Amino acid sequence: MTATLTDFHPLAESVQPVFDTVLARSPHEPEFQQAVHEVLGTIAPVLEKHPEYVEAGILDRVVEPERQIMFRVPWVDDAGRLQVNRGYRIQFSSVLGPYKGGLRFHPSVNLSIIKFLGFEQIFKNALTGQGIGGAKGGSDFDPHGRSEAEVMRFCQSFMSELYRHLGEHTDVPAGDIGVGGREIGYLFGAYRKITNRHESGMFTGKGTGWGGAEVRTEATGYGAVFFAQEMLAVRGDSFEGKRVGISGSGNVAIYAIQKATQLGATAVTASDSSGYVVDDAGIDLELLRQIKEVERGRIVEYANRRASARFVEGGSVWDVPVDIAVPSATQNELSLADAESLIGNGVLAVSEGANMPCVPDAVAAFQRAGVLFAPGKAANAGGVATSALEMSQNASRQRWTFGDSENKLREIMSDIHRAAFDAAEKYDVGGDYVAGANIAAFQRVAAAMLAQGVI
Ligand code: NDP
Ligand code: 2IT
Repeated sequence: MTATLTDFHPLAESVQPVFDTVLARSPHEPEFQQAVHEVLGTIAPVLEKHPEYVEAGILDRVVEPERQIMFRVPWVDDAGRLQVNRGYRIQFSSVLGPYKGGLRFHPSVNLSIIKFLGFEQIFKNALTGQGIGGAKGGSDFDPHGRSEAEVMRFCQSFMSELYRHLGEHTDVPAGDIGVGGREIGYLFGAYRKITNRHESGMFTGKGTGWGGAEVRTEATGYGAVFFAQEMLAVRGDSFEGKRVGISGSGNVAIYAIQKATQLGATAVTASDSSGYVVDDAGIDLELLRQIKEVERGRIVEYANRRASARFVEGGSVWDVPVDIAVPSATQNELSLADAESLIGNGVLAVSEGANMPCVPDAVAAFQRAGVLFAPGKAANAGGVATSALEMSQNASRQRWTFGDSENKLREIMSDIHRAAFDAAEKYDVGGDYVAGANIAAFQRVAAAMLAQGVI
């Protein structure tokens, strides 16, 4: 599923040397190179207007993480065997606030993937306007098939090292692939025990009974749908009566399905790494949640229990005709061929629920075809934005209702859409949300770096 890119198209003269340094310094990090190339490919016009950013070496500095932490995570499995995983935390930028970003537990995790995610997070978090820096972490640990006790022991070992680098004013992790409410509970518990501090604001995505914010669980999926709603509204369109294709069946996918359905659309697909299901009657959310959140089962189970659904093993979920696509599984899951089949089937809008799910050629194809395209750093920013709302509530010992929190999320997504839309207009690339999001975010980061000096 993960494509490896070997060549990148040349960039503007003002940014190519920065990319050359990234290639030389990080030669074996294709996902990181891909994420940097995407940002650099859109911000040369900003540098033309702001030569002071070039003089201050803003780009040279922003592509180098402030701190990279890699550590051994030893633990003992249920059979008494010693296991060793590798842990990561890439603290990329704290210029706008404490480091903030999720932890991913998945066997594919490596330095390149965590660095691409940390780099994206700087700009995503800038777009939220909430004073949070960028970071990402995780491990190549695979929670699938592990017992509760094994997951808990792993989380405790992971935190026995990472705790010293965290704190509500230093670095505030949250979930990502393979890290949900269960793992956050064990990680937070370990931090509390080791530090002897119940420091609510040092982790987000906590249980709502012990400091977690309402809507944080739903926020990323809801936000990706709200962003698509904003893009459609510009063209006088909406979700009403549309067929929506969603990949993945985890945290982001489930709540994207829920919100799209609430807005009058029919969500017809879900997937996992074994294949996908198509349900023309609309995904039955309670059944999907039962299988995925409660039983932690495979997606085929959904088709086994639902007459209107069929399971397709392997294959591409993007072969299914839909009006709106919300890729919500993982990076580089949507290829050029997938984009072409979506375009051939008349797709109107694509909103990236996952981080970098569409390969660069797919993004270019959508844009050439006039499909509304929202990059993940804008479209999925609702998750981290609601994390920042959780931090605010923790700091002020408040608890907001579900309704108030959802309204706030909707407002934030509308603001992000507006910032990306306006930046694209201002720089004569109207309708290009990739360029608009990068420009709007980069300007916020660059202005703060300039003000805070060479550090
Ligand atoms: P979950 O672990 O809850 O779900 C991930 C889903 O994607 C599962 O269905 C999983 O299937 C599938 N998947 C993951 N990796 C692969 C792979 N290599 N190949 C095929 N399928 C895969 O994660 P989330 O829903 O939290 O995250 C999904 C995406 O959204 C990620 O890109 C993440 O970075 C991004 N994101 C998440 C946010 C959040 O708040 N959680 C915020 C912003 C972005 P299987 O179980 O078979 O592996
Ligand atoms: O990719 C992401 O934005 C996340 N996984 C959520 C990060 C957060 O701190 O809530």
